[in-house]
Amino acid sequence: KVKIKINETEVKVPREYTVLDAAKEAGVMIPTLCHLDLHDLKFVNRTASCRVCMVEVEGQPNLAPACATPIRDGMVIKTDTLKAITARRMAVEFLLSNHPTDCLICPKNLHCELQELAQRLSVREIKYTGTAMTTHLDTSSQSLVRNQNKCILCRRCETACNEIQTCGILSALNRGFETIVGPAFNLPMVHTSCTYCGQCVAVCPTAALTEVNHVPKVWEALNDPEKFVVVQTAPAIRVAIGELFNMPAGSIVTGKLVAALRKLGFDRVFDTDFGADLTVMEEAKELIHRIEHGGRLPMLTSCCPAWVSFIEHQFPDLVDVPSTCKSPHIMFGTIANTFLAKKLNIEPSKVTVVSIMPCIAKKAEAARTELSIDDVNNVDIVITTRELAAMIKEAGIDFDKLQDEDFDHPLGETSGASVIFGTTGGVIEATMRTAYEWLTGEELKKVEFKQLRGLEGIREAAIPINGEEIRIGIAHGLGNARQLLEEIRSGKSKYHAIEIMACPGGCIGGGGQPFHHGNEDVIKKRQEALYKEDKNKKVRQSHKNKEILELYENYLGQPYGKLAHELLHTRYRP
Ligand code: HC1
Ligand code: SF4
Repeated sequence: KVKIKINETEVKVPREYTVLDAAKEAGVMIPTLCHLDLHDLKFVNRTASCRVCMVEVEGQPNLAPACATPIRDGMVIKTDTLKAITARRMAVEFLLSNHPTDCLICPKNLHCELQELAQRLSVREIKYTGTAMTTHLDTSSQSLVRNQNKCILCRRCETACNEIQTCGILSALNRGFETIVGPAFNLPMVHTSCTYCGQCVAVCPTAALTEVNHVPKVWEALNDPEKFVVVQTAPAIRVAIGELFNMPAGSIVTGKLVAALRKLGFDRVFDTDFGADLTVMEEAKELIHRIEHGGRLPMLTSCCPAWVSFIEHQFPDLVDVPSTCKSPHIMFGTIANTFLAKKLNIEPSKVTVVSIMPCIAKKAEAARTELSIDDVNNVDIVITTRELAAMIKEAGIDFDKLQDEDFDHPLGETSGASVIFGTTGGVIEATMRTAYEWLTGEELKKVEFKQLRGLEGIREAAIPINGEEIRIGIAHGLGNARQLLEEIRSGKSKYHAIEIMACPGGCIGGGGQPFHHGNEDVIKKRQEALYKEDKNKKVRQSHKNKEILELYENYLGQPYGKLAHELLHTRYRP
């Protein structure tokens, strides 16, 4: 450790710290903008491009950026001098000189880090007006919108896209005033191999990258008397949406969420968790089938559409490794359009399925032709956690005061296994809770596979079954996934099954979730909340969910059987 002084306070901090790290430890707040450090998820953006965190260092004539200045023994730092504060304000004033001022109608209004900083630094005029960037909006994709005019060149999206996800879509183009961050040749996003994981959206401080807004489509459906509008909500929504109503991270608001959806006017309110239970039934059977019949191993989970797009674009030779299971919300949409429509005697063409997802890739996924049945897609509209919160606010619903309500039945009962789909490691834990009992014929005494949990980027575990070991791998973040895929490609993979989720943390960290603004505790709290919700459930294994069993008995037949294959399985694009 080394001794330094910050604003007259002496602190001892590890030698490898930057001035910013040291200040944090000393309880001194230095504002930042481009900087982002998610330590446990190994995401650090150190471009030092915004010059907002400038501080004075004794003996140095120029101010130094705290985020990129290593400390040294005996350093004396001042963060609150007039010179430092003025320089910070000026950095923001420069940024604003080339930034639209339409905050009132901006999709990031009240969630924008630039706006917040301008307020905090008391910027009261746009000082340096002159030529400003004007580029077109890229609305080519079904998932994300790029508005280059709002980009402040912090390069966080580039770090997410290249270092964490290893997708290499976004990077700086041109030089000087012409500099922009975008795909090669500034191609429309739809013509790139972007997976739409949305991690660029999750870390963008402004509205340069946002989700496509599908809220108007939902209002339209809800107000169409011809439509029977069914909604389903993903596992990761219930532990995150409360944050957008001023509740602490990790608040579990399942009952209020259901009540809000009913108040919005949906005809039926369902849970994607039911689709997740269905996925476990199919995926566990598929895994057993592959193990017992010499099928392709390892089998990879397939519920994350960004991950599916990644393997299709970057490992087309491996498209036979993912499970053929459709993702849970698509499975549910399919059941809504078939079994439910029949049961309620409604024309399937009148059924509109809306999925509330933590994810922007699910928007593009819903339109994949491989997922349609008789050329009809079974999920019509996907909106994110943030978009749903906006609807609830628009409708004037006081979320906090809502009384808990339950999902509609049948198709509304869910197991604890399905809830944990929303976190990294949860899909495969849920699958193993069922596969174990089916393979051994014995009851699983402890349903929690703690060895599969955590936030390490790549994890592994061996589960003893019938005197042998089922070896499980887990990766979250596409860069980590790439490592496991390279092993499979070179024939060195030792696993039977691998779970991959594109987003760091899994869906709890999805691109459609409330912004974490660099606070990774938020993601940990959401994860803890999912495990708590699982623990509180009476039934914790998918194959013990009565309504799932009834659906097979009355409609689907055998898991992994003929009708299940037709409705619930898919193929991939080589
Ligand atoms: Fe997910 Fe899934 S867990 S993919 O992250 O398998 O989006 O929450 O709904 O479909 O169940 C997302 C979450 C979600 C699906 C499920
Ligand atoms: Fe979407 Fe979840 Fe995959 Fe992220 S991990 S891209 S939120 S499905």
